Amino acid sequence: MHTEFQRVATALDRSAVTLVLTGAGVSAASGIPTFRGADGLWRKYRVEELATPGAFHRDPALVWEWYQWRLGLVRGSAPNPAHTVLAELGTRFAGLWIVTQNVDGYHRQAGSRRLLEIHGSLQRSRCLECGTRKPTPLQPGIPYCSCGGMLRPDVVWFGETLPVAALQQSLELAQNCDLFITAGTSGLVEPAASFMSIAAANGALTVEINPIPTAVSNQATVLLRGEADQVFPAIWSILEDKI
Ligand code: BV8
Ligand code: ZN
Repeated sequence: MHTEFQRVATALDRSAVTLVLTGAGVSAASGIPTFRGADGLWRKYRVEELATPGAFHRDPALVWEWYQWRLGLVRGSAPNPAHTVLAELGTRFAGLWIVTQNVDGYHRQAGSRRLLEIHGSLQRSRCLECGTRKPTPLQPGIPYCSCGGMLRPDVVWFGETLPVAALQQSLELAQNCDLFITAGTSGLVEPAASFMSIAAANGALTVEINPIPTAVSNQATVLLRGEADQVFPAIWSILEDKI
């Protein structure tokens, strides 16, 4: 078995605090397109037209069309082995936390509980008038609240601040972890893209799981060049043999 995989399995086994940052790549095996890859979500749509408050204000029907399309993909599929192994690792290692940029809700669905959804969740919507949060209805057109207010996806758009508590806890974990794993993210979106450099500055072992180099590969001590839905089960099987 690949010694780098064994190195990461041993680090996981010995870790007091592990932080795993995930991005769209960990949901690729579930058939959910990533943002910037060849099949990228952004390719079909101009990001400025969609994932910003201004775009929603200008054309809520278009933005909802994009989110309903994504919600249909998410509801029509399921978490993959990357999500399920991460949930198993979270059960086995009490010091393991996941901070995800993904809004598909798959980590929660797979059973992860020490989980920080820093960009929100498209599975939830919130009312622009009364602030009520509710599960996003899968339906064409713009959904409305029982109060008559328009609903918006409960996600963080560009130019919007991240949920304060989740961001604060993510930064604390990045500063205190002894093992930092980034999986399935291009490392382009802030402030999540800075978490690995914070962990590295505090002496953590840093690991990148991605088939190709990214904007943050130079901050990783260990590069596992593969697909998350293959790499995480491989690490898990090494840990299982250790029992
Ligand atoms: C904020 C919405 C401040 C929900 C998203 C500092 C410097 C520079 C810019 C900024 C900065 N601070 C703020 C900014 C602006 C902006 C930003 O970062 N812009 C970038 C583009 C330059 N950031 C913000 O606006 C953030 N807000 O900081 O507020 C502020 C302060 C005060 C007052 C007001 C504001 C908000 C950022 C959140 C934006 N919302 N999504 C949604 O619809 O999804 S971001 C969007 O990109 C998604 O959330 C997504 O998760 C995220 C990152 O993308 P990735 O997950 O990395 O996906 P990508 O396709 O890029 O890459 C996939 C990777 O997977 C690839 O590397 C591929 O190789 C790999 N892969 C593919 N298959 C696999 C795989 N890996 C493993 N296995 C596989 N099988
Ligand atoms: Zn309402």
